[in-house]
Amino acid sequence: MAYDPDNIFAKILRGEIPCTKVYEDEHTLAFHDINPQAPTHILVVPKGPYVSWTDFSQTASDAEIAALVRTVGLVAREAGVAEEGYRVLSNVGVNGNQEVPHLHIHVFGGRRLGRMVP
Ligand code: DGP
Repeated sequence: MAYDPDNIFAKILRGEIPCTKVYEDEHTLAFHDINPQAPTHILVVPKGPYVSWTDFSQTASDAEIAALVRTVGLVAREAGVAEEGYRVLSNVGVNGNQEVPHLHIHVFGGRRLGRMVP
């Protein structure tokens, strides 16, 4: 799928739409989900124009890939959910019910989450 530079997360990354920022570095941005499904619900996005893990794994640099993984761990610690546990989830494409076509990782925590059922 071609990257749409007008998707909501692209606009957030360009500062055209506000977000509640949790963390930012050269390669990633983390912010609170607008419609939280748990007491902690943070989105972690790479800054580059990636729709899916397929694009990201094929075209992102090792530094971008490392930064995304590090940011997930960092926001979990900073949000205070690391000890009690949390869930990391990423929806991709039509079958994955991906709503925003910019690769993102959800970090959920702060309560006992239900069992994952596909
Ligand atoms: P997904 O279904 O995985 O593509 O989830 C997209 C998430 O993005 C969904 O949980 C709601 C969130 N979201 C959509 N629009 C905005 C927005 O403008 N700001 C923020 N912070 N989150 C948004």
